[in-house]
Amino acid sequence: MYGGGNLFEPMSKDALKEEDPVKLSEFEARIERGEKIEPADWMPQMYRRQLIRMIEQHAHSEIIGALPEGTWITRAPGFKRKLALMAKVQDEVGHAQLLYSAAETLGKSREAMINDLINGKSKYSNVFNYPAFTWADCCFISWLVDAGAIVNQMANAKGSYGPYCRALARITIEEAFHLKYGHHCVIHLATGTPTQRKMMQEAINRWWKPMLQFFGPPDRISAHTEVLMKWKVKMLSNDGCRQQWLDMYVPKIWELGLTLPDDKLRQNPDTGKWEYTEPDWDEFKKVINGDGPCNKERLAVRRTAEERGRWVREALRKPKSEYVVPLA
Ligand code: BYC
Repeated sequence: MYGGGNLFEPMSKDALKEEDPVKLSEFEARIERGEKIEPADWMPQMYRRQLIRMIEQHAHSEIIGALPEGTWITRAPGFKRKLALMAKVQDEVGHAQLLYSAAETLGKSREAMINDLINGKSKYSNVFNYPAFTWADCCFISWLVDAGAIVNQMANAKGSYGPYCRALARITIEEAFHLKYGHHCVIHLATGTPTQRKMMQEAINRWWKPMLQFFGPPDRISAHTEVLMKWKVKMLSNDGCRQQWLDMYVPKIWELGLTLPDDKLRQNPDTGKWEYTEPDWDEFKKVINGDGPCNKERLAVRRTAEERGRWVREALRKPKSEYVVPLA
C-alpha cells in the first residue's frame, strides 16, 4: 500500500533512483508481461503520483465537462433530445464517480481531489473552458469530443493499472452511445435548413483548434508521455491519439459537406499521417492554467455545488443515532 511522502507534489525523475532496484525491476517486468498492477501491489512512488495526477484530471474533466452540455438540457430542441442529453450528462457525472474511486485506491481522498479542483490546483480538459454558444456547439461536444475521449480511453483501457483500466472499459461502453447520439445530432443539422447547416459549420470552426489540443501537446514537448508509455499507463501517445481521431473523423465531417478551417489539412499519401496547422500551444498553456474564456465560470459553478451539497455530506457522516428518531 501507499508508503508515505507527499502525494500531491510533482516528482523529479531522480526520485526513481531512491526506489528499491529489485522491486522496481520486478514491477517493470510485470508490466512488460502485460500483468495488471492492483492497489495493494508494490509500485514506485512516481507511478502512483503519475496515476493520481492523470486519473484525477480525467475525473475533473468529466464533472466540468458536464457543464457546457448541461446548460443545454432545458433548451435542447424537442423532448427526445432533452431526454437523451439529460441521460448523457448524468453518465458523464457517473464517469467522474468511477474515476474518483479509481484515484482513491492510490491514496488521495476524494475531498482532497475536489479541493484541488476548486482551488485551481488541478487541471481538467482544455475543451471545457470554451463556451457552448449554440445548440451546434453542444452537438459538436457530444459527437467529436466524445469521439476523442473514446480514442484515448479505448487505448488506455488496455493499460497497466487495474482500477483505472476497469473504469475506462465501462466508461467507453457508455461513451459509444454518446457518440451515436452526437453523430445523429450533427447529421440532423448538417442536412437541415441553410441556417442549421451554417450554425453547425460555425461550431466546427470554433472547436477545431481546441479539439486538436484536446489530445495534449505534441509528443516532442509532452512532459509525461515517455514515462507513462514505458509503464503502460498511456498506450498511445498524444500524437498517436490525435492522428487516430483525424483518421476516423475528418472523412466523416467532410462526408456531411462540412469543412474544416485549415487550408493545410491533408493526409500525406506517403506517410498516411495527417498534416495540419499547428494550434497555438502557448494559448493552450494559458487555457489549462486557468486563463481560458470560461475557467472562472466553470470553477465558480463547482464551488457553489460544493457549498450547497455540504449539508448532505455532513448529514451522511453523522452517526445514525443523531438523525434517526427512536421508535417509542
Ligand atoms: N487539457 O505531458 P502531457 C470527456 C496537461 S472527459 C488540460 O502530454 P499527459 C467528456 C497535462 O495534464 C475525458 N490539460 O500530459 C466529458 C500536463 O500538465 P501537468 C477527457 C492538459 O498527462 C463530459 C501538461 O499539460 N479525457 O471527454 O501525459 C462531456 C503536459 O501534458 C491537456 C481525459 O481527461 C488537456 N487536453 O497527457 C463530454 C483523458 N493535455 O499535469 C466529454 C485522461 C495535456 O504536468 N488524460 N494537459 O500540470 C490523459 O489521457 C492525459 O492526461 C492527456 C495528457 C493525454 C490529456
